[in-house]
Amino acid sequence: MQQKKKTLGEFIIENQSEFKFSSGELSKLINAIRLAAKVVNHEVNKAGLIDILGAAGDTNIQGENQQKLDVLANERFIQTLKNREIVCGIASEEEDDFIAINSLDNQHQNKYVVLIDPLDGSSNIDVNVSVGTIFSIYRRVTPIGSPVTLEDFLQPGINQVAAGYIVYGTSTMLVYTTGHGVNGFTLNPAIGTFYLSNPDMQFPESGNIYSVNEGNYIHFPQGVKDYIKYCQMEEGDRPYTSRYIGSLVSDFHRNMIKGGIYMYPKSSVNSEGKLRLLYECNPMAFLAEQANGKASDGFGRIMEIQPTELHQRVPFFCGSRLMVEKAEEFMAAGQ
Ligand code: AHM
Ligand code: MG
Repeated sequence: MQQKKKTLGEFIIENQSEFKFSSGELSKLINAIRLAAKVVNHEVNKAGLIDILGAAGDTNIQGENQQKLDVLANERFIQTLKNREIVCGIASEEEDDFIAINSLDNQHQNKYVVLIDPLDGSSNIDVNVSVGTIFSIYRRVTPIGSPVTLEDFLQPGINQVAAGYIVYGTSTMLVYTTGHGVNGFTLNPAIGTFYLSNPDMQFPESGNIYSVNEGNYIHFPQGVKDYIKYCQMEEGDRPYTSRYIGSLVSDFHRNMIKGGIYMYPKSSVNSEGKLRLLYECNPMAFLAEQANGKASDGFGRIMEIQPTELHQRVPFFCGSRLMVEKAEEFMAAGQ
């Protein structure tokens, strides 16, 4: 007889005891993200049907054109978290500054802050390619009872208490960790329920996929050029396969299942790379490490970097452990 699949709701309740001194706040928070994910999923799915595609006309802090769905996803996530009064602050890739959330009684009793990239890979929306939401949760460092400050958001990734992503793909999945492994849930759109489909996800120790925007090759540091050549060389299990969707969440998701490395190095045109430490790299690094993988800036552990600003960018190498270590060897040799 087929075993009944666990729902995300059931899983959250069952695993609440994992959080020491749990007040249920983190579980409520993940529940709120689950709800917002369903709303955004609905919007992303119907994007091709109605006229909500295309640039909204606004430009975000990184000087990039915002798509309408970015704006919408940003609003939905922020509104859902605000309405439930379960966090004390939110920082979003789409907002210039963090948002302090005051509870109705103004007592500032909530202890978590959320950092979010509401719709990553949004340049892919127009062409019907998967996009994703990335989130990262920290316990505030300033005292409960006072309003949040920038310090609460500028924490190294090792302080994360939870992180995850939603991939709006051929099916919609929510994948997250609270520091006890990585679990993936697939949405049944007919009834709006996420089911545990991928328990205890793990990166294979090594793999044969490399994911990088090779169009930027000429601008890459020598170490990256040499590593790419190594991936293409005929020897042992090489050449590797090149796969690059240009949607971090989807590239990461595939590599976690099949084994591979994702790279967004710095270059002569992007001196710090492109990806944001707080909204993209730290949450993916936490997931990678929890799934037996590795995340590096080419020289050291992503999650140990002390952030200095909200929208800070870093070079990013992430995926199967042995592949990331090999890339680091080439970086050390070639810079
Ligand atoms: P975004 O946050 O503006 O969507 O940019 C992040 C995305 C990643 O999902 C993706 O891996 C990368 O940018 C692709 O960049 P490029 O087109 O330069 O290869
Ligand atoms: Mg992004």
